[in-house]
Amino acid sequence: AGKRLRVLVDMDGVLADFEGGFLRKYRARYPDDPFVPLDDRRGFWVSSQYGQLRSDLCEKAISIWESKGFFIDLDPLPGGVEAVKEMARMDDTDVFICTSPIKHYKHCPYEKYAWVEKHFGPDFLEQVILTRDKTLIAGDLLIDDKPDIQGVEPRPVWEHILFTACHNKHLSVGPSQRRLLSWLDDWRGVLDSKRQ
Ligand code: UMP
Repeated sequence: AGKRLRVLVDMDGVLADFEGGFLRKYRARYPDDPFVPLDDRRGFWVSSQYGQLRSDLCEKAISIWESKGFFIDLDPLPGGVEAVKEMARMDDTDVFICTSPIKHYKHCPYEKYAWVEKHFGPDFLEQVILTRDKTLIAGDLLIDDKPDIQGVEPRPVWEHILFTACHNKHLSVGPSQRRLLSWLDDWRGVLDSKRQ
């Protein structure tokens, strides 16, 4: 009998459709301003690409996810909630939702907990980790759409599995970096590969 497997799963871009929710609310609030279609997204930071499009659009973009209701209204990405619930039911497996809140804390941290309660139920709040530095969190796997996950710990213990998103799909990553293309991809195989 091996030891338990600990899986950390990111929220925005992995379980919750941050990019889709952003674009919908940005276009509704700023209908006369230019926008970046999801196919043209490049780079993790939405605000940077909007700022490059036109300098005033950086703060307009930020205003969207700082607004009340942004995070709770995000739609689940296909298959994500079901996959995490299945992981949580697996033998010898612990799963945590590991997510970085924005520093404008009025709505985001509250709504992230509310989103987990809404889609997973109140018992799953036990599995939530809010941190701005995921390198401090110990786990076997971190499933995350951010290509470069850095922090004060230079040698995080997890293996980062890059979850494909509109902003990272064209990136050529190193041969050692594994990807999950979506929740239809073989996430069970990725978990099994880490079990002893
Ligand atoms: N975020 C920004 N700026 C952006 C895009 C995202 O602040 O341009 C926020 C939204 C999430 C956080 O709260 O960053 C990303 O968290 P993780 O997916 O890394 O957990």
